[in-house]
Amino acid sequence: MEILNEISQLIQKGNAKLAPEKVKEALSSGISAETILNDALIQAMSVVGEKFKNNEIYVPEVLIAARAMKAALEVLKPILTETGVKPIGKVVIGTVKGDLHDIGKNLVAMMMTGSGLEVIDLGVDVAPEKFCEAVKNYSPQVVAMSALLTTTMPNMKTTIEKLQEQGLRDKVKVIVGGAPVTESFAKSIGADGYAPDAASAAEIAKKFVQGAA
Ligand code: B1M
Repeated sequence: MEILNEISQLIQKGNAKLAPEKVKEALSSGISAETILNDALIQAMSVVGEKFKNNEIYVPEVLIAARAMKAALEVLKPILTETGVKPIGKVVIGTVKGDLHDIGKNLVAMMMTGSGLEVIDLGVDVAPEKFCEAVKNYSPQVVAMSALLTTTMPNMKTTIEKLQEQGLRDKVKVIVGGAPVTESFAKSIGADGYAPDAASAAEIAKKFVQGAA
């Protein structure tokens, strides 16, 4: 669809003003939020990632593309987080220590909210101690960690170890995800769950909250 391509191009070029406008236009023309998200927004960021990897663009361009992606995502947020029911459980989420990538984590948080969970978002660069503190303060059923860098993935393990050390590990289910994270990595660090994308992360969290997994 031409409009999806236009949105993708606007995000890739970092146009934070026009990208959200085009998303609104696509929605009013009847295209679903899910299609816009997957075929325009996420697609744009993977093109950006590929160009960055090949040194065709650099950090500033990635940063402005990310800003446009976030602006576009804001338009979809009310639809993705629509629920109308009382929260069925609580999730504490954050991007691990040393990692500043938050688009995927924000998406996971939105999908979780949309599936009826209360989400406490600790933001980015979240130290293991901060995850532990949040578990003590909010008593969630699930701790969700995101990592986008191979160098920060080990901080997921450190966080699980910290939870163990503080006697909190048995009180929560831990789920992990992010582009470089795999199911086998999740198992190797003792996480309870892994999800490759935001929708399945929400599904798993919901199952854990309902005690079905
Ligand atoms: Co960075 N970056 N970045 N970056 N960046 C990547 C991740 C990279 C793969 C690019 C590349 O080389 N191709 C590469 C990592 C290489 C590696 O470790 N293997 C990289 C690098 C190297 C870096 C820097 C080191 C660059 C530098 O400074 N030289 C630096 C590190 C900064 C830091 O964190 N300390 C850096 C910085 C940045 C920006 C700040 C410029 C910006 C982030 C802006 C922001 O997030 N606010 C940025 C961006 C935008 C990217 C790319 C291009 C796009 C990431 C993104 O938002 N994707 C990325 C390339 C890529 O991924 N193709 C790249 C869209 C998003 C929807 O997908 O986050 O994967 P994603 O989330 C997915 C799934 O992974 C999953 O759900 C989402 C989809 O539904 N998911 C979960 C995510 N979290 C989950 C948690 C779950 C379950 C599923 O359970 C809890």
